[in-house]
Amino acid sequence: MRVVLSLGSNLGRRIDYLQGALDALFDAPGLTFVAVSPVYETDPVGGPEQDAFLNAVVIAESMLAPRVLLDRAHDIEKAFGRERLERWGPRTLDVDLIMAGDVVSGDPELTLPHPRAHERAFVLIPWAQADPAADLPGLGPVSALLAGLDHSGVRLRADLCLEPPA
Ligand code: PH2
Ligand code: MG
Ligand code: MG
Repeated sequence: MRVVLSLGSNLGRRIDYLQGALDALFDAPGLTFVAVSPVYETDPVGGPEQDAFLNAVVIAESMLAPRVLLDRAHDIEKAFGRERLERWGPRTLDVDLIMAGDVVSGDPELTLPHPRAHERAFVLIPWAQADPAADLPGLGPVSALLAGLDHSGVRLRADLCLEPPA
Protein backbone atom coordinates (compact mmCIF):
# COMPACT_ATOMS: atom_id res chain seq x y z
CA MET A 1 0.00 0.00 0.00
CA ARG A 2 1.28 3.45 -0.94
CA VAL A 3 1.59 5.80 2.07
CA VAL A 4 2.11 9.56 1.92
CA LEU A 5 3.13 11.67 4.92
CA SER A 6 3.59 15.42 5.24
CA LEU A 7 6.33 16.86 7.48
CA GLY A 8 6.23 20.42 8.84
CA SER A 9 8.19 22.56 11.29
CA ASN A 10 8.15 26.25 12.17
CA LEU A 11 10.05 26.39 15.45
CA GLY A 12 13.75 25.97 16.22
CA ARG A 13 16.09 23.98 13.98
CA ARG A 14 13.44 23.24 11.41
CA ILE A 15 15.44 21.24 8.89
CA ASP A 16 16.90 19.06 11.67
CA TYR A 17 13.41 18.20 12.89
CA LEU A 18 12.32 17.21 9.40
CA GLN A 19 15.40 15.03 8.89
CA GLY A 20 14.95 13.49 12.35
CA ALA A 21 11.34 12.65 11.58
CA LEU A 22 12.24 11.12 8.22
CA ASP A 23 14.92 8.92 9.81
CA ALA A 24 12.64 7.91 12.69
CA LEU A 25 9.80 6.92 10.36
CA PHE A 26 12.02 4.24 8.82
CA ASP A 27 13.87 3.24 12.01
CA ALA A 28 11.24 0.68 12.96
CA PRO A 29 10.16 -2.10 10.59
CA GLY A 30 7.06 -1.84 8.45
CA LEU A 31 7.79 1.11 6.16
CA THR A 32 9.83 0.95 2.95
CA PHE A 33 11.19 4.24 1.65
CA VAL A 34 10.10 5.30 -1.84
CA ALA A 35 10.86 9.03 -2.18
CA VAL A 36 11.23 12.33 -0.37
CA SER A 37 10.30 15.69 -1.89
CA PRO A 38 12.40 18.84 -2.04
CA VAL A 39 12.09 21.19 0.96
CA TYR A 40 9.81 24.23 0.74
CA GLU A 41 9.54 27.39 2.83
CA THR A 42 5.82 28.06 3.24
CA ASP A 43 3.65 30.85 4.60
CA PRO A 44 1.62 29.65 7.58
CA VAL A 45 -1.97 28.69 6.76
CA GLY A 46 -4.53 29.18 9.54
CA GLY A 47 -3.81 29.50 13.22
CA PRO A 48 -2.31 32.53 15.01
CA GLU A 49 0.42 34.86 13.68
CA GLN A 50 3.40 32.52 13.37
CA ASP A 51 6.68 32.04 11.54
CA ALA A 52 7.11 30.36 8.15
CA PHE A 53 7.19 26.57 7.97
CA LEU A 54 9.53 24.19 6.26
CA ASN A 55 7.44 21.47 4.61
CA ALA A 56 8.25 18.28 2.75
CA VAL A 57 6.46 15.09 1.75
CA VAL A 58 7.61 11.49 2.23
CA ILE A 59 6.36 8.54 0.17
CA ALA A 60 6.61 4.95 1.41
CA GLU A 61 5.20 1.49 0.90
CA SER A 62 3.68 -0.23 3.93
CA MET A 63 1.33 -2.97 5.03
CA LEU A 64 0.83 -1.37 8.46
CA ALA A 65 -2.70 -0.40 9.45
CA PRO A 66 -3.37 3.36 9.16
CA ARG A 67 -3.93 3.48 12.93
CA VAL A 68 -0.42 2.08 13.49
CA LEU A 69 1.04 4.61 11.06
CA LEU A 70 -0.73 7.45 12.88
CA ASP A 71 0.58 6.22 16.24
CA ARG A 72 4.10 6.14 14.83
CA ALA A 73 3.70 9.69 13.55
CA HIS A 74 2.53 10.89 16.95
CA ASP A 75 5.35 9.08 18.77
CA ILE A 76 7.87 10.82 16.53
CA GLU A 77 6.27 14.22 17.15
CA LYS A 78 6.52 13.58 20.89
CA ALA A 79 10.15 12.46 20.63
CA PHE A 80 10.97 15.82 19.04
CA GLY A 81 9.40 17.83 21.83
CA ARG A 82 6.11 18.62 20.20
CA GLU A 83 3.54 19.93 22.61
CA ARG A 84 -0.02 20.17 21.40
CA LEU A 85 -0.73 23.58 22.85
CA GLU A 86 -2.84 25.25 20.26
CA ARG A 87 -4.61 23.95 17.17
CA TRP A 88 -2.70 25.02 14.05
CA GLY A 89 -0.21 26.90 16.25
CA PRO A 90 3.60 26.85 15.97
CA ARG A 91 5.29 23.47 16.37
CA THR A 92 8.74 21.93 16.23
CA LEU A 93 7.36 19.03 14.27
CA ASP A 94 4.12 17.98 12.64
CA VAL A 95 3.83 14.59 10.94
CA ASP A 96 0.52 14.12 9.10
CA LEU A 97 -0.74 11.00 7.38
CA ILE A 98 -2.04 12.28 4.04
CA MET A 99 -3.20 8.98 2.53
CA ALA A 100 -2.82 5.24 3.00
CA GLY A 101 -3.53 3.20 -0.11
CA ASP A 102 -7.11 3.65 -1.26
CA VAL A 103 -8.47 3.87 2.30
CA VAL A 104 -11.30 6.39 2.62
CA SER A 105 -12.39 6.90 6.22
CA GLY A 106 -14.50 9.47 8.02
CA ASP A 107 -13.26 8.42 11.47
CA PRO A 108 -12.77 11.76 13.28
CA GLU A 109 -9.55 10.45 14.89
CA LEU A 110 -8.12 9.37 11.56
CA THR A 111 -9.82 10.84 8.51
CA LEU A 112 -8.37 9.51 5.27
CA PRO A 113 -7.33 10.98 2.99
CA HIS A 114 -6.33 13.90 5.24
CA PRO A 115 -9.39 16.20 5.16
CA ARG A 116 -7.50 19.36 4.15
CA ALA A 117 -4.71 17.95 1.97
CA HIS A 118 -6.56 18.70 -1.27
CA GLU A 119 -6.64 22.43 -0.53
CA ARG A 120 -3.11 22.81 0.86
CA ALA A 121 -0.46 23.89 -1.63
CA PHE A 122 2.18 23.25 1.06
CA VAL A 123 1.27 19.54 0.87
CA LEU A 124 0.42 19.15 -2.83
CA ILE A 125 3.38 21.05 -4.33
CA PRO A 126 6.05 18.93 -2.61
CA TRP A 127 4.01 15.77 -3.19
CA ALA A 128 3.73 16.44 -6.94
CA GLN A 129 7.49 17.01 -7.11
CA ALA A 130 8.14 13.65 -5.43
CA ASP A 131 5.50 11.84 -7.53
CA PRO A 132 4.16 13.71 -10.58
CA ALA A 133 1.53 10.98 -11.18
CA ALA A 134 0.13 11.13 -7.62
CA ASP A 135 -3.60 10.75 -6.99
CA LEU A 136 -5.56 11.71 -3.89
CA PRO A 137 -8.07 8.85 -3.36
CA GLY A 138 -11.58 10.04 -4.20
CA LEU A 139 -10.35 13.48 -5.33
CA GLY A 140 -8.25 12.83 -8.41
CA PRO A 141 -4.80 13.76 -9.69
CA VAL A 142 -2.73 16.01 -7.44
CA SER A 143 -1.67 17.97 -10.54
CA ALA A 144 -5.34 18.80 -11.28
CA LEU A 145 -6.02 19.81 -7.66
CA LEU A 146 -2.96 22.08 -7.79
CA ALA A 147 -4.23 23.88 -10.86
CA GLY A 148 -6.94 25.48 -8.71
CA LEU A 149 -4.67 26.61 -5.86
CA ASP A 150 -2.59 29.71 -5.13
CA HIS A 151 1.09 28.66 -5.18
CA SER A 152 2.51 31.98 -4.01
CA GLY A 153 3.04 31.00 -0.35
CA VAL A 154 5.20 27.97 -1.20
CA ARG A 155 8.84 28.61 -2.17
CA LEU A 156 11.45 25.98 -3.04
CA ARG A 157 14.48 26.00 -0.71
CA ALA A 158 17.03 24.71 -3.20
CA ASP A 159 19.73 25.25 -0.56
CA LEU A 160 18.17 22.61 1.73
CA CYS A 161 17.57 18.93 1.21
CA LEU A 162 16.52 15.85 3.14
CA GLU A 163 18.69 12.75 2.89
CA PRO A 164 16.92 9.43 2.28
CA PRO A 165 16.97 7.31 5.45
CA ALA A 166 20.11 5.16 5.86
N1 PH2 B 1 0.43 23.09 9.39
C1 PH2 B 1 -0.63 23.44 10.08
C2 PH2 B 1 -1.24 24.76 9.99
N2 PH2 B 1 -0.66 25.61 9.03
N3 PH2 B 1 0.93 26.08 7.37
C3 PH2 B 1 1.98 25.69 6.64
N4 PH2 B 1 2.48 26.54 5.74
N5 PH2 B 1 2.56 24.47 6.79
C4 PH2 B 1 2.10 23.57 7.70
O1 PH2 B 1 2.64 22.44 7.81
C5 PH2 B 1 0.98 23.94 8.49
C6 PH2 B 1 0.42 25.23 8.30
C7 PH2 B 1 -1.28 22.49 10.99
O2 PH2 B 1 -0.75 21.26 10.98
MG1 MG C 1 -0.69 19.36 10.07
MG1 MG D 1 -0.71 17.02 12.55
